[in-house]
Amino acid sequence: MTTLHRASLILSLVCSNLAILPVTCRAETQSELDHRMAWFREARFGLFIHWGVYSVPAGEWGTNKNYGEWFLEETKMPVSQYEKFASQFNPVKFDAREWVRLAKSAGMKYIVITSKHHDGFGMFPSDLTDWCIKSTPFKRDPLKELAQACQEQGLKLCFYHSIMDWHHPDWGTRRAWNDKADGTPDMDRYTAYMKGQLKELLTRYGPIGILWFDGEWEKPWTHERGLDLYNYVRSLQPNIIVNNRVGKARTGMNGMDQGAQKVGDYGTPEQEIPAIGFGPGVDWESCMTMNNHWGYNKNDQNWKSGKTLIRNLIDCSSKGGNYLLNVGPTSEGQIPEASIARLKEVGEWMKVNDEAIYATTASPFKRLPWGRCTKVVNGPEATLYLHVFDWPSDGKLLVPGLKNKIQKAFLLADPKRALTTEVAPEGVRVSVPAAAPDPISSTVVLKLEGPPQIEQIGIRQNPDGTLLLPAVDAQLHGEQIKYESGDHRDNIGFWLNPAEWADWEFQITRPGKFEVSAEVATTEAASIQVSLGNAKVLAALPVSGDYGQFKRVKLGILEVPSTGKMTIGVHGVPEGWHPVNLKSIRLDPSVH
Ligand code: FHN
Repeated sequence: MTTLHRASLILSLVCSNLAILPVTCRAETQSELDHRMAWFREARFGLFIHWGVYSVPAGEWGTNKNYGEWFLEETKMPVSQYEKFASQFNPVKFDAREWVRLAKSAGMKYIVITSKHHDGFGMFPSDLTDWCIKSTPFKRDPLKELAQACQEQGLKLCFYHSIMDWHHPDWGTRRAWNDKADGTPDMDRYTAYMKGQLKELLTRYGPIGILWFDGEWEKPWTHERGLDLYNYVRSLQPNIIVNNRVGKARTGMNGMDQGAQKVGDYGTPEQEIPAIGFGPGVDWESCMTMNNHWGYNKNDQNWKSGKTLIRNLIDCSSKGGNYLLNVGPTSEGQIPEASIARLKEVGEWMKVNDEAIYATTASPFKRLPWGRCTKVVNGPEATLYLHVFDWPSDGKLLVPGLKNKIQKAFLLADPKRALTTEVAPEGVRVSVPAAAPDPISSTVVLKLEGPPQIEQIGIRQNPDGTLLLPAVDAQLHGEQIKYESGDHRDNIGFWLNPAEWADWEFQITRPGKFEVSAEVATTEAASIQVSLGNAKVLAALPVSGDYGQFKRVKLGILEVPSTGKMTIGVHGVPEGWHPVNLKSIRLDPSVH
């Protein structure tokens, strides 16, 4: 998807939120909802499969090697010509059992496959159109075979289904290159067609776990149609889960709903993991590619490492969300070797550590310097799973602010060997072996007495005397100024009014002089003032280019006279003020 398409997507998402009307979804009690969502909340990890006729050109056409599932839209190829790819789509090497086995061996609990993507091609034999698998030489039903294999191996099959349809003559925003369509688009007729196909999908393949809608951002799709479609799908399979892309409340790639018009059961961040979770009761799932494309692109070798994928899974779980990891199979029906290798690597890690992922809930800690945490709380019993990315060189792992008595501590990689713990003013210290069992992430298990009790330690100086004050930990003062997460943001933003400000509380153990710097993004020059007690520094900020481009700027020297709890404030200077995005303030011990 090009930047232009992403921009139009985000724009239409924002526009669609403007008209807010109070409508409700099908009534359901909280315990009914919890029951229906239970498997999803326990699963934590799924496989996303983007597969269709767009895999035939394999991402390449002419000199452009960067296509994927948006091939038709990006090439503006006449639909009549694009349809010819169907005759070349013959995945004779497709082995549903092998795909499901691979997902299962990676530790995945569900599979979401594209039953129809934006190009409108049905990956199943539909009675409602010839623009589907029926028109290929592949006289089999891949969804039927996947349903069988999932049923045999105990995974949930789920269907991705695009609301937007570049091929159907009745989809409201008809493309000029849709040379097969004539007459006036009729969205009611299109919606009836889509419901017809959804009926085929929800009556021929057994129980479906999730209906993963997408492509809801264009104007012809409305909140009312979304609500109606949600109820329709739930009327066909009452236990099904439907994502939030059936409605119009999603606001960009952060994937979460804003405003009153929420439809769907969970949020869908895309290609990112939220900086912080959304609290209990807010379900979400981050979907992500393994390289830069969802659909198969034979030239795209920009693969994420197994380490990144494993830590992403842990990160999502530690914030109370799921991880939906994508593969883009070839038109022969094979999952790329590089994807297989990475799924196997994740699977090796899960063999030892899956207890620290499945059916866990979000970390009780706001932030941990060495990694992440997941937990399981059963009444008086509580277990913390400490996911250690940065193993302590001194063999002492500090769990900041933990106040509970520890019944037992051990490594998931070596459960029989007890680890000793000691209570410290800063929290609990766990004595761990010199070497980390796993360089990617080692899991230390703490069996607590009672539910987790955490004294939020707040921010402390690092052993080298430096202090980092991240945006996520700031107290914000004002109507507009706010913390932004998602869309690759993790900063203070909307700082339109210089009278609004941010401050941080922190502990100083080694006072003295510090060089103060700020990580800022600006499009026009502006000045800020940093104050700590009576000490102040005021500095002009250079232009960084755009609000996503951050620069670290030295602001000046501040003296911290004593140890203890301190507050540092950052204010805008009214003269010549222009909004600034602030990612962090840092204090470095200064020799001057
Ligand atoms: O346009 C689609 C894209 O092709 C892909 O399917 C992703 C997966 O979440 N969703 C849309 C972009 O947001």
